Amino acid sequence: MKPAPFDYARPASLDEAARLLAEAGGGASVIAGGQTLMPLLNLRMSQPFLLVDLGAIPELRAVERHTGGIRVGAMAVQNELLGHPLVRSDLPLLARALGHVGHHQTRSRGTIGGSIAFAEPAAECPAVALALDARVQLHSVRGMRQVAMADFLHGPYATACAFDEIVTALVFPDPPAGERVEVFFEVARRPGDFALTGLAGELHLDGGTIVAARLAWFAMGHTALRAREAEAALVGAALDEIEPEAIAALALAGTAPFDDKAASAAYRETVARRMFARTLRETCAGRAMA
Ligand SMILES: Cc1cc2nc3c(=O)[nH]c(=O)nc-3n(C[C@@H](O)[C@H](O)[C@H](O)COP(=O)(O)OP(=O)(O)OC[C@H]3O[C@@H](n4cnc5c(N)ncnc54)[C@H](O)[C@@H]3O)c2cc1C
Repeated sequence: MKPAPFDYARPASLDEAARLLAEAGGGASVIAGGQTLMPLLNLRMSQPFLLVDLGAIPELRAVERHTGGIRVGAMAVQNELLGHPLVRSDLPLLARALGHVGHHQTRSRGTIGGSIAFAEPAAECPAVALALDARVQLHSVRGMRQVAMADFLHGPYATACAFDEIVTALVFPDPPAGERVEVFFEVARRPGDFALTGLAGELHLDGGTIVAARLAWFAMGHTALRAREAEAALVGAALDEIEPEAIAALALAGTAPFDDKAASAAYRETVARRMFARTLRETCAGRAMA
């Protein structure tokens, strides 16, 4: 199928892009990597009369350290981020998760901002951003504002980004003190498929004791979800005294696994519980021996 007719603009500045969106009054769509939007256009599930391409605004691709954190431009391409030295050294959880986002071909066009703005419940990047307490920077003709990731995700494919706003960056604050250990798993039918269930997070250690825990589910509810009860139970625990099954039960509290053509809710819950316990056990055992 072909898309409905639309006009196309490729502004060279953020202000120009914001002006075009404001003037369109809700009739325009931003296009980033197009990996999700192009199929939606072709299926006529989305019919904007104007596409505003963000590809000619270089500042949206920058990845840089600044006081208190790392700012990742919304148009940073997923494959570039995967190999970016700052991401690999300071945001290893993001690098790990990006390896599971679609395929090499989709990652060579898809952007981190597109993934965050689309807010697919099974997507990896929103869960990483939620776990790491990232803030989303938004720009419009009214100016710039920042929204905590926890407030940005409103539901499946629904966010705090208004029709005339552009996601310009994600800001990842510096992690809590302590040695950092990743906690990550994803279950999918085949490599590159969307997750049936998954979790992204970090534990922060002082000696053998957990001093901070930041964990977020994906594909386990209408949005990415923090596992707050499990986090609270982990803080203060020594690695060798953790009971993974008990923490897994807490982690599932507050999730709302769903039925779809890929898996039933019951399947997601069973696999999530077992994978969480196994991943936590292996993570703790690995650190305790190190
Ligand atoms: C075969 C296949 C497999 C995939 N598998 C996965 C997967 O396993 N995990 C996963 O997370 N994703 C997966 N995806 C989707 C992923 O590839 C996309 O990169 C991502 O969903 C959207 O990024 P994009 O840059 O392509 O955005 P686009 O497709 O250009 O845009 C997506 C939506 O976000 C809006 N948008 C984009 N950028 C901005 C911005 N800066 N500000 C405001 N709004 C914006 C657009 O208007 C549109 O509504 C897959 C895609 C394909 C085709």
